[in-house]
Amino acid sequence: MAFDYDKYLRTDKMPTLWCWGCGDGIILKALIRAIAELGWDMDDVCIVSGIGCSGRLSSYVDCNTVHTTHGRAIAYATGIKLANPDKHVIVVTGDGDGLAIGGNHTIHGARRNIDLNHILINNFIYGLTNSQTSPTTPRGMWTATAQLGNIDPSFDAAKLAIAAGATFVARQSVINPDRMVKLFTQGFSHDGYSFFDIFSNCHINLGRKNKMGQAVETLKWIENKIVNKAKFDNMSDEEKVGKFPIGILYEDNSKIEYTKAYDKVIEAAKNGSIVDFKDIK
Ligand SMILES: Cc1ncc(C[n+]2csc(CCOP(=O)(O)OP(=O)(O)O)c2C)c(N)n1
Repeated sequence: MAFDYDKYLRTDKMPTLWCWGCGDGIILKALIRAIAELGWDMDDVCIVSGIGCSGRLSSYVDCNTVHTTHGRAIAYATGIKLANPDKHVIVVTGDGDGLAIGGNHTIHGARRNIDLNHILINNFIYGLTNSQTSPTTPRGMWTATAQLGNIDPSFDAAKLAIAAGATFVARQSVINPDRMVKLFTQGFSHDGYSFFDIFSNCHINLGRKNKMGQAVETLKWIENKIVNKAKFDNMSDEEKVGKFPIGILYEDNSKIEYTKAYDKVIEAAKNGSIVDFKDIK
């Protein structure tokens, strides 16, 4: 039987505001499928997003949603999770939203290892505002703010998340929706900061302006960048240039999750004592 997406969508908000062929719709569907697979009650789910094409995603899902300000989704989500530690909080940002203006919040969310599921929709450009350079825009591309070609080196968002302290870090692209569902299911079940670097196609504000062709060509451009982690690990440094491993890149279940550490603060406040650090790792 076909999967009933309408059960999870705000159908009155359809069609979406995304351009035809945009990868963000694939991520929306994968997200819903993962929630369904986990059997989560939609009343227990909160999706928090920033501003951007990616930020629109929260408006389309029929659960608790907050469409926040540009770059600040992690800050809102941190408050929501601390006040409701038993609820499932999913954060959706763009690459500009989550790595430029909001890069600081991403770093500190990861550092705290708070149980947020951060989906960074990485389309390599500021999509909504018509093609400004983002922290993941590859060198050499035309952007509205680098019309002679982008000279900035680009970020590997997954490496940043690992270095900052995230305890589940994965990458996938819209080319592999089934694997994306599996990754979301695994990462959403992880107790700690789960970070997903999801490559998506912006064939309008990145592809068309760089004369890459239509959506399919932009998807092929993404396909050419990604390599399964097992294969990537065996490649030479030379072969790795411009390539990104996909799959689960890092997992650590030994660190305390932030709301559990915060429980100790609450306990100490109630007892008139101080936090006992022996179980905080
Ligand atoms: C404080 C603030 N600065 C700038 C903007 C304008 N703005 C809205 S979305 C956006 C960038 C969106 O790019 P990205 O985060 O990569 O998301 P995408 O649209 O590509 O999904 C900008 C600069 C804003 N809304 N608020």
